[in-house]
Amino acid sequence: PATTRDRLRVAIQKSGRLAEPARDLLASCGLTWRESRDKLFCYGESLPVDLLLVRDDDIPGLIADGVCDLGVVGRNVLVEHDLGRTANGQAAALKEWRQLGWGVCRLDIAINDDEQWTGPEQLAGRRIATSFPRTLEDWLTDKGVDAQVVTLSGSVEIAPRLGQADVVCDLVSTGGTLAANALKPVETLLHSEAVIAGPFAPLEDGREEIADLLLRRMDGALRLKE
Ligand code: PRT
Ligand code: ZN
Repeated sequence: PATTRDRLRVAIQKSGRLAEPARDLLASCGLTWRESRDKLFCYGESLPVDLLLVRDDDIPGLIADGVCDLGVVGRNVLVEHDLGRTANGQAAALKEWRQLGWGVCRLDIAINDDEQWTGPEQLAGRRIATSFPRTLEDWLTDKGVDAQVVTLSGSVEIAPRLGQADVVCDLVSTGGTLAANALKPVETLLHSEAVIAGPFAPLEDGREEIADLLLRRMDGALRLKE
């Protein structure tokens, strides 16, 4: 590589559900940092571990490209990214280094409250709205069902009311949002939680040792929480 990097770089969500818990987790490892003016970068003071604050969707790509070493991200985002790589004939680049036990949710298929559910074959020929098209396509292929995937970046649950789709495939934690939109979950594609994502390949330039130290402290912090 043209440039070597001797500080560990960890990508976390800038804002959103995983932002606070990710910062808390790193703080519980004894990490302190100084924020850049634009609040996109945090320089690690107590350890050579810097933070990059980004959209969660960007985290897998940043690690795959070697811009960041580790990331805190939902398994759902990781799986969607990996399916994109395999679709392009590339090998999966990332694995879960740790499971964090929070940010727990499911990726579910949900249909109208008043509709009976008989099984996946019922989805044939229907339009399914989702923000996770590759995960959904993969599941449909596995079930041998031919349906139309409608990709939306947000507000998936209102798609049926807007006439954009008949069915949704979205993340569910309490189920409150589905219920509020007169939808009910009928199939689970994926069980998700926040994870530490990292490359398959070992880190270089001494970053492996920093990562080991950070993860040892993290394991201690996670154990204390149990
Ligand atoms: O801006 P950025 O792209 O970074 O954020 P984002 O809007 O894509 O993600 P964000 O912050 O909403 O979620 C980040 C991660 O949190 C997700 O990728 C999941 O791994 C995890 N997570 C856990 C959830 C939920 N629970 C969850 N309930 N992500 C989203 N939801 C949404 C869901 O999409 C639906 O709209 O919450 C609603 C359903 O919640 P319930 O409780 O009503 O079932
Ligand atoms: Zn996102």
